[in-house]
Amino acid sequence: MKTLDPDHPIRTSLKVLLKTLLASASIIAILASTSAQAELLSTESFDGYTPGTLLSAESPAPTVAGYTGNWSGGLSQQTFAGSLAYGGAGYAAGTGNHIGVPASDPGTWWDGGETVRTMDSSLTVTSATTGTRYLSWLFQSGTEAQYQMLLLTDAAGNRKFGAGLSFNDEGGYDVIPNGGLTYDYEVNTAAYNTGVTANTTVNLFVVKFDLSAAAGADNVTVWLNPTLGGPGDPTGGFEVTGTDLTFDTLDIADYGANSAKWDEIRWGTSFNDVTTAPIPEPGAALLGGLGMLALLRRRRNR
Ligand SMILES: [Ca+2]
Ligand SMILES: [Ca+2]
Repeated sequence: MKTLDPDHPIRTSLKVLLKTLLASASIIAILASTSAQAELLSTESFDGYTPGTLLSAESPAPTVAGYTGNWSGGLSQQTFAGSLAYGGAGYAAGTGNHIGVPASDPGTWWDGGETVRTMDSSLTVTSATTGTRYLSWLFQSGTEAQYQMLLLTDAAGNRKFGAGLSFNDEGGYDVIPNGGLTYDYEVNTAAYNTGVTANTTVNLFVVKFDLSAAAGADNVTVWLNPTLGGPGDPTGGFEVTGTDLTFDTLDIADYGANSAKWDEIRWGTSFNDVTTAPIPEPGAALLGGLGMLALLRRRRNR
């Protein structure tokens, strides 16, 4: 290679460029270490469960970060082989199995339509909990317009949050216009309709809980099949503000036969934690970039 004079204008400008790039890389590294605090807290992929077995009959239930003890209640929800597959771009594919209610289930009110598992302190939300939590799961409705909700409850079974399909034309609790025909969500005792018509494909729910220790200052955002892979939260979403949330139990509620399937219940501290495939550590990518710069520099200095 032809060697340029040390003071040649091209060498000088290359040095300036390298210095600028290295300085930029340092800034990126600082930013990356800040955003790297995001964390996947829990993933329930229904891995290690036995297909054809009721969740409440799994004893001991497979160990899953964020939960404690066995599933209880429910004489309907069982494991089915294979993971639900969501078609949206960028979603981190599931593993293991999924759960649901078989078509053969009698689907009666008294057969225990809710199967629950208690959270441990890493997921439990009390009135003193602060910060941001994200929850996502896959939901596929079956052929019955029945109450099919993933719920978060307190130990007494009071419903604090839920999303899926609420009642259609049943009397009683949570009846909302078009419930059961469009996707619904509920926060404390209020139920809301997304206006999105229910279908039988696999849908992705993502929920953000903004938690405050002050009274009446918790906010909830619900996304249905949002765009994935952005730098932070996607735009849109259904918001409920100024509420108080406390929960310590995951509750899969389904009172019908062949009503719904659930899978990949993920908790994290960022939107991407609970939705997108893991990307290379920013630090590792940066080291690769710096290595390339050093190599270039060596070549230039020859
Ligand atoms: Ca799965
Ligand atoms: Ca609160």
